[in-house]
Amino acid sequence: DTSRVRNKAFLSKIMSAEQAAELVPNGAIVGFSGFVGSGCPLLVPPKLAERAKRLHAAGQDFKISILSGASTDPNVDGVLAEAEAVAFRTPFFTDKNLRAAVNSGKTGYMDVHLSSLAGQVEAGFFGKMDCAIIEVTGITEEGKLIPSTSIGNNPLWLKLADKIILEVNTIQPPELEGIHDVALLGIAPNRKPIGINRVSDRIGSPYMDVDPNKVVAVVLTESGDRVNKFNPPDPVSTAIGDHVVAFLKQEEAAGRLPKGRLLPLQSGIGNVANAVLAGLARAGYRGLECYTEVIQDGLLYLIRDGVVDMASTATISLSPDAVAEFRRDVAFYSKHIILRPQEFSNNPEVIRRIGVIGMNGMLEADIYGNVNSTHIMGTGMMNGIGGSGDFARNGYISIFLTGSTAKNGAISSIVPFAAHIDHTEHDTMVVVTEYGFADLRGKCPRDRARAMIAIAHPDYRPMLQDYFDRACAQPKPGQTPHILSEALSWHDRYVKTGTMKP
Ligand code: 0RQ
Repeated sequence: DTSRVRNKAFLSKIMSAEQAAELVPNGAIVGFSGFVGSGCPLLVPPKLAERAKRLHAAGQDFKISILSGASTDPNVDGVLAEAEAVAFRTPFFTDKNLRAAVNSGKTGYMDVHLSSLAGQVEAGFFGKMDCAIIEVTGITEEGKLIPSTSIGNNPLWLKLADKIILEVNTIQPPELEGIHDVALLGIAPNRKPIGINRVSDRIGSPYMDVDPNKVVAVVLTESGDRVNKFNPPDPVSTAIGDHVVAFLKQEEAAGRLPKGRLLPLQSGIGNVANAVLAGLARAGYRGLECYTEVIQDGLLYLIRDGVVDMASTATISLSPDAVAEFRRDVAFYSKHIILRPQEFSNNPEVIRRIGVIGMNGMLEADIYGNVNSTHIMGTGMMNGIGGSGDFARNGYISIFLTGSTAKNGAISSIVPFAAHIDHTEHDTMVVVTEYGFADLRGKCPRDRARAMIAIAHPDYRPMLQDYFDRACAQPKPGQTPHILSEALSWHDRYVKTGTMKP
């Protein structure tokens, strides 16, 4: 179906995914489209993986560097990691094959704030981008590109890459045309202030620009985004959602948040984030705004129900049921959703100015509020920092959410000392578990510790209290008391015995 390729000059570039995959050289730095599984090229990467396997079998090298928006699809990171074809990866992933490659040291991974990558690549910190492989939903008569369900860093990849491969995906509804707000931020000293003063402000164009002379291949495809599955909210995530609402109500009552309207919300990915959104709906909010990076099922349903009136995002990443709901009335959703490049959806300056309430999951926090979002037991990479740092550091209020334990209680999510720190105590304002919220704002370290211990799991609370009491009782306890020889002993015990409990 070539109907989406409305500019004739691109028709002559149509070829198979296999042919397109031949155009990517060994060692290439490749910019991929894709953000939380949406808008990824799905045909060329598997062919690239097959080619890598053939070359490896013949004793030849073939590896590339993958720069994306955020996490991609099993047909991108998964197949290429499985083919041992990924030399380097940034800025975020969730694929288990790639996780194994990263944690064995075979693939280099750099964990970068999602808002920062484009500027750093444009500045040349990552080398010259050789290729871009970008999914679009169409090419206009004028030769402009209609983005797909995510924009990510695509406008910049299209600008920087020498060779461009486009996958034109006809499965995405044509009504997506117009939902995007595309712009380039540029780099210092030529960066300008961003004119986004309200969530609904548009500052760019619905289309992405491309130099047609750089387009070496157009591949036609009809393949759906990655399937995301959600569990119905469990008692732990429901309790977390209720505590978040209680906190927000407290802030409204104290006059620190606009009554009934709050401020623009950001919520991370996964089941806990969905449960928090469900809590907002139960609490009777209407007409809220979101300045966020991901629209998952929960947020889509809040838009349908009028709980959320306007959402700015970098991606729409839905389960099959929610995709069906989105398709039922794309025109309606297009009025309430703006899709932006991640330099804008996650922009620190905008987030701070419009006063976003950031809500993100985490692996663990320590008693003083340092947060580990990425490294299991301080060493194994989970997914990456993603956008959590963009929102946590710059939010009007930054909230971290977690169940009080992991792995059936063998791990406490509140520990004496975080084994890796993504968000320092300076960026963490509120931590929520199923046992309540710890409000760390305006508190010194000792008071922060008391608040954090109070929301730990009851099995671990006395252990934390004992650690804290003994740390404070040392001859020179300092501003932030720790027993250095014990600070990581809980992690050490888990690694050696399979539980943090003695
Ligand atoms: O693993 O399923 O194998 O048991 O981590 O944990 O409790 O399901 O929590 O889905 O909210 O994910 C930090 C990973 C939390 C996520 C993280 C294990 C646990 C389970 C998942 P299993 P849960 P969530 C927006 C913002 C960084 C990026 C970000 C994340 C698995 O929130 O990736 O915020 N954040 N982006 O068992 C060891 C601990 C653990 C632990 C949980 N303390 N130690 N393992 N787990 N706590 C989106 C983007 O940026 C694109």
